[in-house]
This record gives sequence, structure tokens and C-alpha cells, in this order.
Amino acid sequence: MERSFVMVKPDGVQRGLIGEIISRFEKKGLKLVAARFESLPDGRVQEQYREHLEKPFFPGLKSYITSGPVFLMVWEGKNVVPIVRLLVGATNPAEALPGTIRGDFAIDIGRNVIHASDSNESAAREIAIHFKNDDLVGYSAIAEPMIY
Ligand code: DGI
Repeated sequence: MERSFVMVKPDGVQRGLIGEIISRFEKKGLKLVAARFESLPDGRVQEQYREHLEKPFFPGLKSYITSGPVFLMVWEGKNVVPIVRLLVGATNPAEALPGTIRGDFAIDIGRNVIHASDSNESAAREIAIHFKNDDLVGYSAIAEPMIY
């Protein structure tokens, strides 16, 4: 089954949105297979955002992501990567549609509440940055025959 890496960023944590975000993915029918609450070390932020290291906004992005704890998750499901990106909405909340997480809860691109993998390749890379294989919990979700 496909997997996506999702992170509630420090603004989402401080604004009390962890439960709301988990709830949206659960109601969609996706399956939670790993989660951890922690403050990210600089090294993992740099690995996570390696394609942005040289961008002018990177110093601000790094201080934002390390400003407080984040909630890391791995979600599983058929087409989970594009489905989660649709639920999350556009990177810039000013362009994110109502009904999406960023459309409903964010205003500024520098405080956009949540990260989600943008391809299956990124998902595999990002999951490996933050989780060990043993952290991923294998179980059968009893509602699965109602969803698939
Ligand atoms: O995958 P996304 O988070 O939707 O977007 P991305 O991978 O292109 O960028 C990662 C994060 O970097 C994004 O959530 C917010 C930040 N970012 C991207 N482009 C800009 C930016 N921040 C600022 N301030 N300005 C940008 O142009």
C-alpha cells in the first residue's frame, strides 16, 4: 500500500490543530501507521527541505520549523500521496481552496500549518529521514472492506 509523510508544523501544533488534521485524514478513510511528537533537530530539517537549502526563504523556514514541536505521521492508503495533497491544499494559503487544511486554517506561506509529501519518491525519502522501519505499525483496519 502507498504511504505519505505528513507533518503538523509548529504553528499547527500551537494553534491546536493536530486533532482536526488527524480527524480529516481518518474520516477520508486513510490509515495511520506511525506518529511521533518532537522538536526537530536542525540536521533533519535540512534533510527534509534539501531542495530549498539555497533559497532565500530557507533561513526563515528553518527557524519556523525548529521554533517548537511538530507532529510527524505516516498515512497509508490507495493514492494516499495525491489524496493528502488535495486535502492539504496549495502551498500558498492565499491560493488554497476553502475546505482544504491550508484554505481553512492558514493565511501566510511562511505559516502554512502542515507538510505533506508531493510524490511517492519524496514520501519514501521523507519517511526514512524521520522513522525507522520498526516505527511503522502493521495492522489490518477493520473498516477497510467498507472503504475499498
Ligand atoms: O510541499 P509544500 O510544502 O506545499 O511546498 P514546497 O515543498 O514547495 O515548499 C516547502 C515549504 O517552504 C512550504 O511549505 C513553505 C516554504 N516555502 C516555499 N516557497 C516559499 C516558502 N516560504 C516562503 N517564505 N516563500 C516562498 O516562496
